[in-house]
Parts: sequence; C-alpha cells; structure tokens
Amino acid sequence: MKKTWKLALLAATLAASALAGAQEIKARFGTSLPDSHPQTLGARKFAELVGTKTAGRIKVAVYSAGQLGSDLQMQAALQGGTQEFTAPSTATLAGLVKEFGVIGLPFSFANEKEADAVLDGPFGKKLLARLPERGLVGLAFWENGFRNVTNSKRPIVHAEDIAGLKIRTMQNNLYIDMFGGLGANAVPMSVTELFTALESRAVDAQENPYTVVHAQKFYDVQKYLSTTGHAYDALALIVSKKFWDKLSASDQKAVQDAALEATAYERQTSRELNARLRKELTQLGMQINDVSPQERSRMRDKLQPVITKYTAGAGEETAREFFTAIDQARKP
Ligand code: EAX
Repeated sequence: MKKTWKLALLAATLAASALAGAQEIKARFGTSLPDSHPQTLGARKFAELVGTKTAGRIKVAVYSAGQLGSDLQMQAALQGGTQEFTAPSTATLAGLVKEFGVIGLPFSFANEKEADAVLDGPFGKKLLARLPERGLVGLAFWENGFRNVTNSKRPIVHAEDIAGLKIRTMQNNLYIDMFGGLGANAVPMSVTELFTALESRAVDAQENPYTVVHAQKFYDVQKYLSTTGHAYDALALIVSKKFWDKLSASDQKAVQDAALEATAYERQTSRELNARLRKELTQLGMQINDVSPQERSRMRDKLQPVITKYTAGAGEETAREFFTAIDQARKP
C-alpha cells in the first residue's frame, strides 16, 4: 500500500515537472520579402537558433512575403502584441522613431564595413535603445544593402535621367523627397504591392538592392538597372515589447544570442548574394549600367537640401553622432 502511494506521488511529481519544463512558447516572425531574400533566410536561421538554444521550448514560426502584412502593419502588430518578430527596413521604422531616418541619408556610407562599424557600435546601440518607448525591442541590425534604381524606360546615366520617372518608394518621407529632389514622381507603397504596380505599369521604377530585385522577380517587369547606390539600407530585427517582457531573463538571453548569430549569417548571405546576383540578373535579361562616381556626386549635390532637411528632422544631435561615427569607421 505504502509503495503504491509513493509511486503515485512520484508519477504526479514527474508529470508536473514535465509540464513546467515543456512550457512551450510560440512566436511568429513575419517578413515582407520572399523566401530567397536574406531577410527571410535570416529569419529562418534565427528561428532555428532560438529553437536550439531553448531546447525547442520557444518555437518561432516564419511567415514570409507579407503573409502577415506589410512592414508598417507588422510593426503595428508588434506594438499591439499580436505578432512577435519582424525585420523591416529601418527606413520604414523612421515613422515611429525619427532618429532611424539618418541611416537612409543619401550617399552616407561608402561600404558595408562602415555600416557594420556604425550600427554595431555605440551609435547603433543608442538607436535601438529608443525602441522600447514605442513598444518594440531592437535586437540587431541586419543588412538589406545598397539601393539601386531599376526602371522600364531608360538607363540612368546622368542624374537628370531620373527626372520624370514615376518611382515607387518606401513609405518614408526622406525617400519620397529624395526622388522628388531628383525630379521623379515618387509614389510610396509597401514592397508587398510593388510587383503588381510595376507589372501594370502603375509605376515605371523602383529602387532596391540586387537581392530584392532578384527575390521579387523584378527582372520580369523592369528592363534597366543602374547602380545609383544612393542609400544604404539596414533592416532592424525587432520584437514586440509585450512579448519580450514576458520572457524569463534566461530566455531573453537565448533570443539575444540567437539574434547575434543570425546577424552574422544574414549579413554574409546578403553580401554573397549581392556579389553574384548582378551577373544572374543580366542573364535574366536586365540591362545593367554603372553610374559614374561623378554622376553620383552630382546626385548628391542636387540632394543637399533634402540631406539638410532630414538631418535636422532626425535631430541634430543624432545626425552629428551618426556622421562622427562614420568618420571614425573611415579612419584607417
Ligand atoms: O523591408 O520596402 C522595401 O523596398 C524594402 O527594401 C524591403 O521591404 C525591406
């Protein structure tokens, strides 16, 4: 009798501890771009790493290509606590936290190395620290890359060739004014609507890194790609603060560690793809031309009023810190 009682107690204890240990946490990671883009590849790597680091207890499911909504809709869902993770362009975050706008200031970064140094350093950390007051927690910066203009009308050889194009921009005032400043007619919309807009000729042009042009199959609807490289675009890996605050300290650490590892993978993937996709896009029928350094600096000159306006708009102090950080990264 005594033995049976002991066994029952043991079974009950075991069941209870198994239940506590198996407390599964489910989270959804939404991306705006297709499965083959580093944004979604990075999300899947992150999900896998979170699984490994929590022995499968935190399960992150990835929904790509706008299945959960546009970048702006997903940011709102994170704030409301109805979605847990996303990694939008920092340009689309600037509506919530204006300081993020500096990253897209035209012709600021010369290369990816400078971007890594600035975004991984104190400047980037300070930017991410501004997110919690908007209901978001920033884990890392990922790469979208240098943005180039594609269009269906003509190669952009001179700065003036952009004038008159109806170009889709991100939903960000700096980008709208940047292309307005070059004489184009800027039409802001979500990237999830862009292929259809290009296909139906509602717009002539768009601007994105090679990886997006390839993943979104813009080569089917855009003839010309010109290497304007007008802005560097970082993504921000963000998490809903409502979700984050419910995690234990050790789970937060596991997620943060996974973010760090996934960042190295995402950036490397982005760079490898950008290096080889130019050739592939040519094979797929795009006509690609290099924009000369002289023309790029003429574009920059034309954009000086826009740069001045958005430097002020992001906050003088933030802008000063941003440019100082780039200068430091540039020093040999
Ligand atoms: O968030 O909207 C865009 O063009 C961005 O490159 C993309 O969606 C990343």
